[in-house]
Amino acid sequence: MDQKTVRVLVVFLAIFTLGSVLLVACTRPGATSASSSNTSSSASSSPTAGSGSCPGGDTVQTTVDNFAQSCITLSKGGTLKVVPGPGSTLHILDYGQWKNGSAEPATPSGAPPLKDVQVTSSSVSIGPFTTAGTYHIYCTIHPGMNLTVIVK
Ligand SMILES: [Cu+2]
Repeated sequence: MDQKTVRVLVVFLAIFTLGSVLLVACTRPGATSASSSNTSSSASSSPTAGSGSCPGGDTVQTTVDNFAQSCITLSKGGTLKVVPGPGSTLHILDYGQWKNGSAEPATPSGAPPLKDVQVTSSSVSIGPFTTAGTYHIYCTIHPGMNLTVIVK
């Protein structure tokens, strides 16, 4: 009886030891793959963060003296809607951008017409943008009021 118990104990110990060795063996590559997947996920999250800073959509709100966002990713063929947000004042939109406090008008090719378009109390549509590319829209009366439109 006692010998049997000892045998059972030995078998249990052997299984336990084998089990823990297997566990360690499994944990090591697991930890490695976890850290490598962390690396790859952080690498793939960078472009995600990039697109996060330039959100997709077709509507941009204006504030008192700026756009509510500095960038928008528009689907090719889409029309951009500029909507006066709460407290928004008069804005006059053109192609170009503010650089270091000075306005630099620049009319891009392949872009829908936009010249002295006033945003007051109602929304304004610009488009359709049929050519993929990056377009810069600015407000001629508010220094620093830039909007980048990425069409893809
Ligand atoms: Cu403005």
